[in-house]
This record gives sequence, structure tokens and C-alpha cells, in this order.
Amino acid sequence: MPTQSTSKQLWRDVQVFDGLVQLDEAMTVLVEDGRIAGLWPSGEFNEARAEGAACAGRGGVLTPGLVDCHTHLVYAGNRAGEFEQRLEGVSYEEIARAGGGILSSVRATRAASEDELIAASLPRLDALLADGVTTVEIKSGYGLTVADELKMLRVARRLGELRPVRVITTLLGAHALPPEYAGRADDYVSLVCDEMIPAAAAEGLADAVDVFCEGIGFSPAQCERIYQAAKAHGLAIKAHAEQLSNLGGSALAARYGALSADHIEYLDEAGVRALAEAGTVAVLLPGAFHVLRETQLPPIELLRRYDVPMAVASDANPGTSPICMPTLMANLACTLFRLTPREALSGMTAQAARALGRLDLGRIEVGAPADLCLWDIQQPAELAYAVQAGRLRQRVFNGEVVYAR
Ligand code: DI6
Ligand code: FE
Repeated sequence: MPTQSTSKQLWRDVQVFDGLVQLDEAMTVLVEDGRIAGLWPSGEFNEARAEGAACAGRGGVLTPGLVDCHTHLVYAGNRAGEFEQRLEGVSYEEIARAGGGILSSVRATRAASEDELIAASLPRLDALLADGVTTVEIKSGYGLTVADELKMLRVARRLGELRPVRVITTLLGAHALPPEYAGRADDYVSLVCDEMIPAAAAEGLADAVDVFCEGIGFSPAQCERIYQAAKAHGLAIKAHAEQLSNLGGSALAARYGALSADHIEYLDEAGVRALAEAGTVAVLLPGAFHVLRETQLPPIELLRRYDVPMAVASDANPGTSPICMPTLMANLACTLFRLTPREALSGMTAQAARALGRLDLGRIEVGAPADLCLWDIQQPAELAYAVQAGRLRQRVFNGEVVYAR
């Protein structure tokens, strides 16, 4: 990973989206020692304040580096065949109950070595980076044994060493019931609580613990056991909840102080209130909604009314969202969920960082790590409006220009 740049660099006359709002005037931004050191309207900029700084870019739109706060980027194989089955009318749940779906990716992932998983995952990571990502969360969940879950997490950590990107890892041992535990779900949950979580924590391989709280996943009671174990090991909590039905998984997660509840198409008002009270972020995943051709919309209006922070992520995974293009997610969040472009962009920067417990990221403000994107567009809303690869002019990681065109 490149080390922090110690040089002083200036971006001049840029339109800034700071992670929450678009600033009114063209700005000049100073980066020093890997951090944002100054931010002025260009008209008020005084050269003496940035003596010795090199001009790194001029014009265009400057945003925080994008934060993809929910991905399943590490896996082997693909599920194009299931995509065709679903188009013929077979449902995601039917495929899962017949032993396909997540379990089909589990078979391929168990059979793959760490190096094979790296080789399979790097092109997906590179696609995210080419679209402006500087922080990515990566979940396990296609191993479902202690060794295979740790293998996935190790691969995720290694990806972060192979590329200039921050990788946050999440243990998703409770993604699906592996076939060898058929009829013994509680025993599998014990394995997650008593072996997987302690091992992942001891090796420093997981930043958080996630669950799939669903009829085809795990019950709220089982998820609660997992949250207790996660808490006992000092790990943050997240949930896949209310994706296909309403089991109260979001409210349960909120009760345990979860960083986020993700998917939430079936969330009701009581659930929204629970998120608001706990400060839990609602992570919207329009890619999965789109690919599954869902019709139940997440309760956006209620989330707004209760002031619940909304993040947007790719959910990049082989089944429900084989899409590695975060700016497309911004577009889908607007077209499918009716977010405003500002909400969508904030959802992929400041709010996404919040969903990872990283309040220092996803913002352009003095003191923040200089993870930035310079785009060849006129105004920030274009990132959500047009779907177009290749608009990224520079990607800046820790103050260093790691990609330039
Ligand atoms: N919900 C999802 O949309 C992904 N995981 C989950 O719990 C899908 C994962 C997959 O189908 O492989
Ligand atoms: Fe997911």
C-alpha cells in the first residue's frame, strides 16, 4: 500500500460535494501529509497559506472517495445459470431452498484456495476502484466453516494490501445454513458464536459481524445469540434485514446498537423508529432490488421523516447484485427508490462511512484523511444522473494520487 504523501498539493477551482452537501462556490483544497489541510472559496484563497504546494488538479467536481459499505466481493464461480432460471420465473427463495443460491457459491468458494479467491476478486475490486471507491466493506459468508470463513476474511484483508483502498471486513458466518448442518440450525449458530467469532476476533480478521435475518436465513432469536457473541468480542454489528419479509430484524439489530440495517424493503414504521432511536444507518441496496425485480420499496419517506441516515451500497455479490459500479447504484437509488441525487451521493460517502463506524471518512473537511475523487463533470448530481464509466479523472488515497487519467 502506498505510504502517506508528505508533499503539499492543491486542487484549484473545483466544485465540491463535501459528503453532505454541494458547496456554493468554486473551492481550492489543500492536502498535506495525507489529510485535508485547508478548504477555501477560490476567491478568498491566499497563496501564502499554501506556500510550496504543487497544483494537482484544476476544475471538475471533487467528492470524497466513494465508500461502498456493503459488498460480498470475495467468492468463486458465478451464478449466470440462476439468473436465467429467475428470468423464467423461478424465485430466489425457490432456488435457495433447492440448494442453489448462496450454497452454490459456498461450494465454489470452499473449493478455492486463497490465491484463487484473490485472482477471482481482484477484477471486481478494480472495477470498484475505477468508479471511485476508496473504502470498501467486504463480507465473508460463502465459507460457512471456521476455516473457510477465516480464509475469506484473510483474502479480503490481502486485497487491501494489493491495492490502494481501505478494506473493512465483516464476518457473515450466519449467511446461510450449510448442508452439513441441515435440521440443526441452532448447532450451526453455536459454531458461529463459539468458534467463528472468537477466532475472527482473535486474529483481527473482522471489524464487524453481520447476519441474514430471514426465512431462508436465520431467525431473530438466532441472530440475537450472534449479536451477544459479537458484543462479547468487541465487534460491531450489522444486519441483512427485512429484505424479503418483515421479521423485526432491523429493530433487533438496533437494540444491539448496530451500525446499520441493510436492504430493509419490508421495514415498517416501528422498525424505522427503532433505527432512528439507535442512530443505526439504513443501508439501501438498489442493485439487489433491481436484479431480483422486487416491487416492495423501502420506506424512504418514513426514513426521511424520522431522520434516519440513509446509505447506498452495491451489495456486489454473485446472486442478487453482480454489479461492481457504485455510480450506477446512485442512479438506481434515485430512479428506483426516488432518492434525490444529493441523498444518493451522501449515501455513498458520508452516510456509508457512518454505516462502517468511520465518521472520519466520506467527508471533505479539514483534518479528514484525503481520500478524494476528481470527476470530469460540471456538477455532482451528474454522478447519479448519467451512467457512464470513465468520468473519474483522479483517485486520491491518503493524500496520494493513485490513479490519474
Ligand atoms: N442478501 C443478499 O441479497 C445477498 N445476501 C443476502 O443475505 C445475496 C447473496 C447471494 O445470493 O449470494
Ligand atoms: Fe448483502
